[in-house]
Amino acid sequence: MEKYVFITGATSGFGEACAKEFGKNGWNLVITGRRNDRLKKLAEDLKSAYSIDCISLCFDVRVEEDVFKAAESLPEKIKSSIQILINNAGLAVGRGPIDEGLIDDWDRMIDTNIKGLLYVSRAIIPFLKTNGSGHIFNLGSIAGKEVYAGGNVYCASKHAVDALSKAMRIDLVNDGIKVTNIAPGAAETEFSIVRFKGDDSVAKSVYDGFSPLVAQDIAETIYFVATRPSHVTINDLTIMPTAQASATVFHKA
Ligand code: NDP
Ligand code: 8X3
Repeated sequence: MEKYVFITGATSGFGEACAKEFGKNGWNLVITGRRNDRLKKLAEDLKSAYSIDCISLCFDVRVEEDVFKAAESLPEKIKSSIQILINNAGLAVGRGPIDEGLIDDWDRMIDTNIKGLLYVSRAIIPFLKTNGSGHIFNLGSIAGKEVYAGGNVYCASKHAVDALSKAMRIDLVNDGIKVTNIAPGAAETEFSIVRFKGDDSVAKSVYDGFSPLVAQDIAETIYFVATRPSHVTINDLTIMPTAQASATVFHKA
């Protein structure tokens, strides 16, 4: 049977690395994000490198109507072949104290990390249910397990992802759908560039003095979890750089 993995936020970082990892292993892909030029190029590269099908859908996960339109636009044959949903699109914006927080930053995080994940899940889960099995990966974070100074709303949004992973697992157990919460520590992607609003030097300094995770570490981990036998589910996986002991404790050179 043809099998597809549906990935949000495939234009960079973890999502792009997942697309490459699953593609390399023969999976067909539906890749999504807002930067259409990157999506189109990635789809062409993966199709020619691995002889797979790769469909790109350009939409903003915060726009409910666009999420459902994009999901509905898929051919029936593909809808019925989606076996994995990777809810990866997300971001942090800002890192200041709560009393100085910008409402627009808060809205972007809540609308993307919580509401966007919910819209995509609501659109795609019916396809998984029809198929009688499936696996949902939600990108949580160490920020969904702990809270740190200046993390306030981002941490709250990732705690919500943690809770939604547990809730999905309960609500979907009778449908044979696995749900895995992935909680990474510091990983060097475009994450900090977005968080610090394009200030490359502040973004880079986050990773000074230690070896952070890279996107490929997360992609390989997700691929490993996705390929366990059908009776085995890994529910929750915290994955850290070796030099990071908690959200705030690092061994730096
Ligand atoms: P990147 O910034 O490299 O990638 C984020 C991806 O999300 C991009 O493809 C971006 O695509 C997409 N995205 C963001 N907002 C939207 C939106 N409104 N609609 C659609 N797509 C969107 O970051 P990472 O790969 O590091 O982050 C991926 C996930 O992992 C996030 O949920 C993040 O919170 C989480 N995470 C990251 C950690 C890290 O240290 N890097 C650690 C723990 C968790 P585009 O801009 O094209 O829309
Ligand atoms: C990203 C990791 O520690 O910056 O979720 O919150 S952290």
